Amino acid sequence: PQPIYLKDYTPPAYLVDDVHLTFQLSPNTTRVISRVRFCKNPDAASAEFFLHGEDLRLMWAKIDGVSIAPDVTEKGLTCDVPANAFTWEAEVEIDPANNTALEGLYMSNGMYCTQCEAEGFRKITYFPDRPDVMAVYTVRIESDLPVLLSNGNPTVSGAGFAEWHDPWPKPSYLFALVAGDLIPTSDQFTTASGKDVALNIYARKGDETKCAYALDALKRSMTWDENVYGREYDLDIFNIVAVDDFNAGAMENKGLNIFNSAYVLASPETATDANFESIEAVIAHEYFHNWTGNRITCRDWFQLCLKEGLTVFRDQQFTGDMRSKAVKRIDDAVALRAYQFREDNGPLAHPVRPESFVEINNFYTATVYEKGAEVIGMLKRLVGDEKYAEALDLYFTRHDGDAATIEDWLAVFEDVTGRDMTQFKRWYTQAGTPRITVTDSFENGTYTLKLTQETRPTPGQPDKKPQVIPVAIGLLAPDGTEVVPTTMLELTEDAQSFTFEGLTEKPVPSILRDFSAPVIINHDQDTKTRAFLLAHDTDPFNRWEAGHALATEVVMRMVTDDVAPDPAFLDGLAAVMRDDNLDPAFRARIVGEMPRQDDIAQRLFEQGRTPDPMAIYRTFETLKVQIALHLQDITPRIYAAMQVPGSYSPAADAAGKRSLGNIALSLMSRLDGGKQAAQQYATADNMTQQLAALSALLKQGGGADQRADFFQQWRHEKLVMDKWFAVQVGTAAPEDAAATVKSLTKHPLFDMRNPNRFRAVLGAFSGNAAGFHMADGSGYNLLADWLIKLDPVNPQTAARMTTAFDSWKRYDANRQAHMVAALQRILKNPEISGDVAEMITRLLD
Ligand code: B3K
Ligand code: ZN
Repeated sequence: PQPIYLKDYTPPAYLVDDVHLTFQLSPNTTRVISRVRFCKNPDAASAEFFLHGEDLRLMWAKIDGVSIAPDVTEKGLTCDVPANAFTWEAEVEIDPANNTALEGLYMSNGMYCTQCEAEGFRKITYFPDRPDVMAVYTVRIESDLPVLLSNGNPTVSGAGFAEWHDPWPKPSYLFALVAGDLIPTSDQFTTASGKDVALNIYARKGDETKCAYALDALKRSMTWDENVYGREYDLDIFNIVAVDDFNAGAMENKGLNIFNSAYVLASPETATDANFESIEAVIAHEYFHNWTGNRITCRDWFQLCLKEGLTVFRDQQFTGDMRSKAVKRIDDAVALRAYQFREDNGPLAHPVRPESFVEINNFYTATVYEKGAEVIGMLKRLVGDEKYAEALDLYFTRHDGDAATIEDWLAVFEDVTGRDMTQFKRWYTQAGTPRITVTDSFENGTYTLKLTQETRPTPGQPDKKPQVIPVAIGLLAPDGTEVVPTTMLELTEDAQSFTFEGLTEKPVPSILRDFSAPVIINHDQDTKTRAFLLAHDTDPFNRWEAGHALATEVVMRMVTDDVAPDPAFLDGLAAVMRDDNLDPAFRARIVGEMPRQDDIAQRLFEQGRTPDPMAIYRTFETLKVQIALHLQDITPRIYAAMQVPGSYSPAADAAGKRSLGNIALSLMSRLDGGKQAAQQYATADNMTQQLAALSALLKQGGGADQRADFFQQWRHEKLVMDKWFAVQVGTAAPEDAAATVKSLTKHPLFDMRNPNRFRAVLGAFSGNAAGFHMADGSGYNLLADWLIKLDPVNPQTAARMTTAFDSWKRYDANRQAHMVAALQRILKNPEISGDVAEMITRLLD
């Protein structure tokens, strides 16, 4: 298939006023009858009438009531149409029960549901399936199932049918339909202007007991969006449905969000603290899309970051407000570095707004989402909170009802601030992570910071221009007092100097406070300075960052020089662990958040060394034992102090304590043979404690009884079983990881058609770095075998998981050869999908 290019965008030839759809549901022979009112788009050059359509059986078609015979291909149809407005009618037959790709209309556990973003609506009926064609939808569903849902407000219903009308014009990717035997958990919300909204979360029987937290998160999201962005909900009803088989996390369909059940269902017994937090975030994210995505949508899929970057930024702000801002910023930076920096460093690097794609589903990436959110954060830092709020208000009034572009978005900032956004726009068009090198000097009371920036070439972009980078800094005196509070420097040139006068002695700089830009800082600081910042920095992010940099330095020296971990680092950890003035969640991030094995591999590679995944793995094992030994006098006290009495609460305070307590537990388990973990397992009354204990036991090579017990207790709970699968793969020693995967894929509860289960096993496997990278290539082959099997069943999920191979160029010739061979074997598969083919081609480029 040919790539499509942003520069080739042309407006749609025909616009749609309204759409009427009738669904006669049946597992293998669903009929979809459509009636669509078209008119010629005055802004379009072409008059060719083309409707997308894939895997549809066209029964008949009419224009203005007269039967026609369109030219049908695999991708859609064309026919002659009148010059003036006309009515298109058609009936198609589709087969939801055999739709394992989970795109379009499909079935999951006997219920019907849809996933249309990005281009799934064309698998439901013939239509101009592009986001700049917006229309008002009326939907009739005919089925004997008790719950029949679509977008908008319910109108009439009766035995065997229900009708819905969505007054807000929307693109086809926001269409949704659900039909099933589902139980609602209901509540009500009154908007700021006094409008009552009915809220429902629908789940399968048995799961209705696990919807309360999501419902509460929804109400908090609705209130937050009113208070912080002035955005109210705009329909009489808001429905959410939990679905077990789902490719993504969730989907923001207008008035009818459809969720992967992993991001809705939670009870203390079955969900971890991390699950509760991500449910809160995803509920908020999808809800926030109602304005940033639905009321204002994207002109074309190149503009995906317009809605995703902004909505991620909004959900990050929300989580920061609900929980701890500092901890949230650390978690977001950790995730950005793990996924987005990695993407930027390899063959899959692409700009936040890509310029071309073959399969848009391959561009729902960390770059579009998370770097897209960082770009919004930088805009806010550069223009300030007030101007940001003004710009957003203007965006909402000016573009309500539009299918907009990044140019439109930047124009509101230009109009509100008078600032030229030309250079800033490079954040959208230029791929790669800028690297900032910091040097400094001190003379006659003047401190000079010199910053230089460089972005390395990425595929298709050999030369990079300097970007606008907000660098927040602070200066500390050697006694730990802050002499210059947080100040925003704007780096716009390749190299720039910033001076600070009137200082009595050379300060210690704290650079990129709050992680003010998604960049890599090269700053030669010695161990002592890092330990100083870990102890004294007033910026919580940089305090954590100093600890993280120390840990990285320690691991690097252990790997390259085979030395013992620096005691200054171990003492620093002990001091943090002991500091009861610090939020437990924050302490947990410093003590528990070690650099990733993958980061160490990348660093070694950048130093011109060849990383050995097994040596890196062993270094971490040694380091963790050393930390456990060094902290052994305090961990039992911390462990005891972090036990939360009373009944379980998922709130940030209690979760933070459990998080630190479980770090203490994992350290203690390195030394006590699993005694404490076994006890915690036996007494746990919530999944956070139970799973942490099981994980600690398995990690020490024990836990056979608990593993069996966990299975017996939870085998009927799909989401808990996903954890059972994943924890075994994640904790397996490298040499056992492939065997663990092989035996788990033979387990009766392994089902590759369920994306959560497939990811629990094969996704956890690529996360077991040393196991995946075994020198004999067995890991690569095993993953390739499974991707070849999965591809014809579910190309989207298969394509996404090929990213495990994206760092192949870092490794030795032997591993490279094994990885390339595995990729080529996938590429030669005669049944290969366009999704996977595009990914492998880019990976091998
Ligand atoms: N907009 C959806 C993404 C759908 C994925 C399509 N392959 C979820 C979200 O970002 O909210
Ligand atoms: Zn989104």
